[in-house]
Amino acid sequence: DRIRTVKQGPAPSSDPVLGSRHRFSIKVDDLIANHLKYSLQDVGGDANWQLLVEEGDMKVYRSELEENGIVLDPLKATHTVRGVTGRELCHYFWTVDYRTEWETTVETVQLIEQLSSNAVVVYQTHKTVWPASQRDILYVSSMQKIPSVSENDPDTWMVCNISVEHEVPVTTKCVRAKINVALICQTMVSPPDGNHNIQRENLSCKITYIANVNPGGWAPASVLRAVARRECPRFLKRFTSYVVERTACKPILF
Ligand code: 16C
Repeated sequence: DRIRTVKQGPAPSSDPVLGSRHRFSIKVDDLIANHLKYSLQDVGGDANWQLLVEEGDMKVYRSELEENGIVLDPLKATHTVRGVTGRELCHYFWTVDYRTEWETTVETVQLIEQLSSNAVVVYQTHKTVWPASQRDILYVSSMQKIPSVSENDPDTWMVCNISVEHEVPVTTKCVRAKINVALICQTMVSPPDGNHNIQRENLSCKITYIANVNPGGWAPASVLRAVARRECPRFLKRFTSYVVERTACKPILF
């Protein structure tokens, strides 16, 4: 009750290439640069990454990492979705109002602050995983378009969710987890026959999803790894089919 909730403004109608600046801009910019440099690299043949789940076009990888007995395994997934654009995927991932329609791990979601047209601060509590204590997260969520460097490359649309300090008090109810998550999307268009306009069937979108979650305190390693293995593919399937359904009859948003 001590948290003031605000209402999220509309997603920017013009391209949020940079959006307006806010007090976490430098942190977000650093992350974006880092993701563009490293996260799009293929980890298929990399011994540090183990393929956890493969289903159709979806591949989920994990890199085992522990610090002082706390499991920090970075997760990385790639997927290809037909019929949607990267901008549409980012729009539904970033907009807080849609969160509970696809996100099955949350209990509550609150928009704490609108930082700019394309950046917000969000507070979430997550469902409790027995026998661990409940987790909450407090993060900046920023959506942006990174224009392609050459004519043949696609633009990149990306949402970064990164934990920050904010006035939302750490409660005794939850352990504050820390996240560094990115959803990176690149749309491919196969040219329609003849002079026809681009239809949804001409679109496919390559997704790279990165999740670095620090549980913020001890939780049994086996439980944590089992939750990650189950929830990451579940999220990718549920979220992408949600966006496919939501956009099917709407004009394409490039
Ligand atoms: O990126 C996703 N969603 C975004 C919007 O909600 C946001 C959230 C990131 C996930 C943060 C997880 C924080 C702690 C997890 C608590 C356990 C919940 C499990 C409940 C199961 C009924 O960026 C999509 C998220 C997809 C899930 C990714 C898998 C993360 C596994 C982390 C495992 C930590 C377990 C901790 C258990 C104590």
